Amino acid sequence: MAGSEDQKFSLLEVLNTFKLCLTDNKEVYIEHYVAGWRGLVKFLNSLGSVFGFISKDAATKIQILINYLNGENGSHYVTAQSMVKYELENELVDITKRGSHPESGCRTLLRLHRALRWLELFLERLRTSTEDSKTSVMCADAYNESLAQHHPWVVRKAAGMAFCMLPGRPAFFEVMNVGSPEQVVAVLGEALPLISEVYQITEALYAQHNLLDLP
Ligand code: 1PX
Repeated sequence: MAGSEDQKFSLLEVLNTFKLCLTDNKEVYIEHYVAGWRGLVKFLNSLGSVFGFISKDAATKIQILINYLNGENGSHYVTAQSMVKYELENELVDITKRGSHPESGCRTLLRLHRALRWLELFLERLRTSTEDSKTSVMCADAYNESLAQHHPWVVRKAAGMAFCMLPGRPAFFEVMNVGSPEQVVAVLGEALPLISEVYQITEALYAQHNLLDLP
Protein backbone atom coordinates (compact mmCIF):
# COMPACT_ATOMS: atom_id res chain seq x y z
CA MET A 1 0.00 0.00 0.00
CA ALA A 2 1.28 3.46 -0.86
CA GLY A 3 2.85 5.17 2.10
CA SER A 4 2.95 2.05 4.23
CA GLU A 5 6.73 2.19 4.29
CA ASP A 6 6.86 5.48 6.10
CA GLN A 7 4.27 4.53 8.67
CA LYS A 8 4.26 6.86 11.63
CA PHE A 9 6.92 6.28 14.20
CA SER A 10 5.59 4.49 17.27
CA LEU A 11 7.24 4.59 20.63
CA LEU A 12 5.88 1.13 21.26
CA GLU A 13 8.45 -0.36 18.92
CA VAL A 14 11.23 1.51 20.64
CA LEU A 15 10.20 0.38 24.06
CA ASN A 16 9.93 -3.16 22.72
CA THR A 17 13.59 -2.97 21.71
CA PHE A 18 14.50 -2.97 25.37
CA LYS A 19 12.87 -6.41 25.61
CA LEU A 20 15.64 -7.73 23.35
CA CYS A 21 18.39 -6.19 25.43
CA LEU A 22 19.03 -9.04 27.83
CA THR A 23 20.74 -12.32 27.00
CA ASP A 24 19.53 -15.55 28.61
CA ASN A 25 22.05 -15.10 31.39
CA LYS A 26 21.10 -11.46 31.87
CA GLU A 27 23.90 -9.70 30.07
CA VAL A 28 23.12 -6.49 28.16
CA TYR A 29 23.34 -6.67 24.37
CA ILE A 30 24.96 -3.45 23.15
CA GLU A 31 23.36 -3.82 19.72
CA HIS A 32 19.80 -3.68 21.08
CA TYR A 33 20.67 -1.14 23.76
CA VAL A 34 21.87 1.35 21.16
CA ALA A 35 18.95 0.46 18.87
CA GLY A 36 16.63 1.47 21.69
CA TRP A 37 18.47 4.76 22.10
CA ARG A 38 18.41 5.34 18.35
CA GLY A 39 14.63 5.11 18.41
CA LEU A 40 14.41 7.47 21.37
CA VAL A 41 16.63 9.98 19.59
CA LYS A 42 14.34 9.78 16.56
CA PHE A 43 11.42 10.47 18.82
CA LEU A 44 13.23 13.42 20.40
CA ASN A 45 14.02 14.84 16.96
CA SER A 46 10.35 14.70 16.07
CA LEU A 47 9.67 17.05 18.98
CA GLY A 48 11.58 19.87 17.35
CA SER A 49 15.00 21.37 16.76
CA VAL A 50 15.32 22.90 20.25
CA PHE A 51 16.21 19.42 21.41
CA GLY A 52 18.91 19.11 18.77
CA PHE A 53 21.81 19.64 21.18
CA ILE A 54 20.53 16.76 23.30
CA SER A 55 19.86 14.34 20.46
CA LYS A 56 23.19 15.21 18.83
CA ASP A 57 25.10 14.25 21.95
CA ALA A 58 23.16 11.01 22.30
CA ALA A 59 23.62 10.22 18.58
CA THR A 60 27.38 10.76 18.87
CA LYS A 61 27.58 8.35 21.77
CA ILE A 62 25.43 5.78 19.99
CA GLN A 63 27.74 6.02 16.97
CA ILE A 64 30.87 5.52 19.08
CA LEU A 65 29.43 2.24 20.39
CA ILE A 66 28.27 1.14 16.94
CA ASN A 67 31.76 1.77 15.61
CA TYR A 68 33.24 -0.49 18.27
CA LEU A 69 30.63 -3.12 17.57
CA ASN A 70 31.38 -3.06 13.85
CA GLY A 71 35.13 -2.68 14.30
CA GLU A 72 37.85 -5.29 14.30
CA ASN A 73 37.37 -6.01 18.01
CA GLY A 74 33.60 -6.12 17.62
CA SER A 75 33.28 -9.57 19.16
CA HIS A 76 34.30 -8.06 22.52
CA TYR A 77 31.52 -5.50 22.27
CA VAL A 78 28.58 -7.88 22.00
CA THR A 79 27.48 -7.31 25.58
CA ALA A 80 28.21 -4.60 28.13
CA GLN A 81 29.78 -7.31 30.30
CA SER A 82 32.20 -8.47 27.60
CA MET A 83 33.04 -4.86 26.74
CA VAL A 84 33.91 -3.99 30.35
CA LYS A 85 36.07 -7.08 30.67
CA TYR A 86 37.87 -6.45 27.38
CA GLU A 87 38.48 -2.74 27.89
CA LEU A 88 39.67 -3.15 31.49
CA GLU A 89 41.96 -6.08 30.72
CA ASN A 90 43.53 -4.17 27.85
CA GLU A 91 43.75 -0.85 29.72
CA LEU A 92 41.50 0.91 27.25
CA VAL A 93 39.65 2.97 29.87
CA ASP A 94 40.63 6.28 31.48
CA ILE A 95 39.75 5.53 35.08
CA THR A 96 40.39 8.72 37.05
CA LYS A 97 41.02 11.46 34.53
CA ARG A 98 40.65 11.84 30.82
CA GLY A 99 43.75 10.70 28.99
CA SER A 100 44.47 8.51 26.03
CA HIS A 101 41.03 6.86 25.92
CA PRO A 102 38.54 9.74 26.02
CA GLU A 103 35.99 7.75 24.04
CA SER A 104 36.16 4.33 25.64
CA GLY A 105 33.13 2.12 25.28
CA CYS A 106 32.84 2.01 29.08
CA ARG A 107 32.60 5.76 29.60
CA THR A 108 30.37 6.20 26.56
CA LEU A 109 27.89 3.56 27.68
CA LEU A 110 27.96 5.06 31.18
CA ARG A 111 26.64 8.37 29.79
CA LEU A 112 23.70 6.58 28.14
CA HIS A 113 23.20 4.45 31.24
CA ARG A 114 22.79 7.58 33.38
CA ALA A 115 20.32 8.91 30.81
CA LEU A 116 18.40 5.64 31.03
CA ARG A 117 17.74 6.38 34.70
CA TRP A 118 16.29 9.75 33.64
CA LEU A 119 14.10 7.92 31.10
CA GLU A 120 12.88 5.48 33.72
CA LEU A 121 11.95 8.28 36.13
CA PHE A 122 10.32 10.36 33.40
CA LEU A 123 8.26 7.47 32.01
CA GLU A 124 7.13 6.52 35.50
CA ARG A 125 5.93 10.08 36.03
CA LEU A 126 4.17 10.05 32.65
CA ARG A 127 2.54 6.75 33.52
CA THR A 128 1.09 8.02 36.77
CA SER A 129 0.31 11.54 35.52
CA THR A 130 -3.12 13.07 35.26
CA GLU A 131 -4.60 15.15 32.45
CA ASP A 132 -3.43 18.41 33.92
CA SER A 133 0.14 17.25 34.67
CA LYS A 134 2.86 19.19 32.88
CA THR A 135 5.39 17.24 30.80
CA SER A 136 7.99 19.99 31.35
CA VAL A 137 7.70 19.62 35.13
CA MET A 138 7.78 15.80 35.01
CA CYS A 139 10.80 15.93 32.73
CA ALA A 140 12.64 18.48 34.88
CA ASP A 141 11.91 16.57 38.10
CA ALA A 142 13.18 13.33 36.58
CA TYR A 143 16.27 15.15 35.27
CA ASN A 144 17.06 16.83 38.57
CA GLU A 145 16.79 13.51 40.34
CA SER A 146 19.21 11.79 37.97
CA LEU A 147 21.28 13.17 35.09
CA ALA A 148 21.53 16.72 36.40
CA GLN A 149 23.91 15.53 39.12
CA HIS A 150 26.43 14.66 36.40
CA HIS A 151 26.06 17.84 34.32
CA PRO A 152 27.74 21.22 34.74
CA TRP A 153 25.66 24.34 35.32
CA VAL A 154 25.61 25.40 31.68
CA VAL A 155 24.20 22.06 30.49
CA ARG A 156 21.61 22.03 33.29
CA LYS A 157 20.56 25.53 32.30
CA ALA A 158 20.22 24.65 28.59
CA ALA A 159 18.35 21.44 29.43
CA GLY A 160 15.98 23.35 31.71
CA MET A 161 15.20 25.79 28.91
CA ALA A 162 14.60 22.98 26.42
CA PHE A 163 12.20 21.22 28.80
CA CYS A 164 9.96 24.30 28.76
CA MET A 165 9.49 23.73 25.02
CA LEU A 166 8.06 20.24 25.47
CA PRO A 167 4.52 19.83 24.17
CA GLY A 168 1.78 19.42 26.75
CA ARG A 169 0.67 15.96 27.88
CA PRO A 170 -2.06 15.43 25.22
CA ALA A 171 0.23 16.42 22.32
CA PHE A 172 3.08 14.45 23.83
CA PHE A 173 0.95 11.31 24.04
CA GLU A 174 -0.12 11.93 20.45
CA VAL A 175 3.49 12.00 19.17
CA MET A 176 4.17 8.77 21.02
CA ASN A 177 1.65 7.26 18.59
CA VAL A 178 0.73 4.44 20.89
CA GLY A 179 -3.03 5.00 21.04
CA SER A 180 -5.40 6.36 23.64
CA PRO A 181 -4.03 7.73 26.94
CA GLU A 182 -5.15 4.47 28.55
CA GLN A 183 -3.12 2.51 26.03
CA VAL A 184 -0.10 4.76 26.64
CA VAL A 185 -0.37 4.05 30.35
CA ALA A 186 -0.61 0.30 29.67
CA VAL A 187 2.42 0.32 27.34
CA LEU A 188 4.44 2.29 29.85
CA GLY A 189 3.44 -0.15 32.57
CA GLU A 190 4.81 -2.98 30.45
CA ALA A 191 7.97 -1.24 29.29
CA LEU A 192 9.09 0.20 32.60
CA PRO A 193 10.04 -3.06 34.36
CA LEU A 194 12.16 -3.99 31.32
CA ILE A 195 13.95 -0.66 31.25
CA SER A 196 14.41 -0.85 34.98
CA GLU A 197 15.94 -4.32 34.78
CA VAL A 198 18.39 -3.29 32.07
CA TYR A 199 19.31 -0.27 34.19
CA GLN A 200 19.83 -2.34 37.37
CA ILE A 201 22.00 -4.91 35.62
CA THR A 202 24.20 -2.25 34.04
CA GLU A 203 24.42 -0.37 37.33
CA ALA A 204 25.52 -3.53 39.15
CA LEU A 205 28.13 -4.24 36.48
CA TYR A 206 29.61 -0.75 36.72
CA ALA A 207 29.48 -0.76 40.53
CA GLN A 208 31.21 -4.14 40.67
CA HIS A 209 34.13 -2.75 38.66
CA ASN A 210 34.15 0.70 40.28
CA LEU A 211 33.31 2.37 37.01
CA LEU A 212 30.41 4.59 38.05
CA ASP A 213 32.48 7.79 38.04
CA LEU A 214 34.44 7.37 34.81
CA PRO A 215 35.61 10.78 33.52
C1 1PX B 1 8.27 8.87 25.97
C2 1PX B 1 9.42 9.68 26.22
C3 1PX B 1 10.60 9.37 25.40
C4 1PX B 1 11.57 10.46 25.46
C5 1PX B 1 12.77 10.13 24.69
C6 1PX B 1 13.75 11.18 24.76
C7 1PX B 1 15.11 10.71 24.44
C8 1PX B 1 16.07 11.56 25.10
C9 1PX B 1 17.47 11.22 24.83
C10 1PX B 1 18.35 11.90 25.82
C11 1PX B 1 19.72 11.39 25.76
C12 1PX B 1 20.61 12.21 26.58
C13 1PX B 1 22.00 11.68 26.60
C14 1PX B 1 22.85 12.55 27.44
C15 1PX B 1 24.21 11.97 27.67
C16 1PX B 1 24.99 12.97 28.52
O1 1PX B 1 24.74 13.04 29.72
N1 1PX B 1 25.91 13.72 27.90
C17 1PX B 1 26.62 14.77 28.60
C18 1PX B 1 27.95 14.29 29.09
O2 1PX B 1 28.70 13.78 28.03
P1 1PX B 1 30.30 13.95 28.04
O3 1PX B 1 30.77 13.19 26.82
O4 1PX B 1 30.59 15.42 27.94
O5 1PX B 1 30.81 13.38 29.32
C19 1PX B 1 26.77 15.94 27.65
O6 1PX B 1 27.44 16.99 28.27
C20 1PX B 1 25.38 16.30 27.25
C21 1PX B 1 25.02 17.32 26.58
C22 1PX B 1 23.63 17.51 26.08
C23 1PX B 1 22.58 17.82 27.10
C24 1PX B 1 21.97 16.63 27.76
C25 1PX B 1 20.70 16.97 28.48
C26 1PX B 1 19.99 15.71 28.79
C27 1PX B 1 18.58 15.91 29.11
C28 1PX B 1 17.87 14.60 29.08
C29 1PX B 1 16.44 14.77 28.92
C30 1PX B 1 15.98 14.80 27.49
C31 1PX B 1 14.67 15.49 27.40
C32 1PX B 1 13.81 14.93 26.36
C33 1PX B 1 12.42 15.28 26.56
C34 1PX B 1 11.45 14.30 26.05
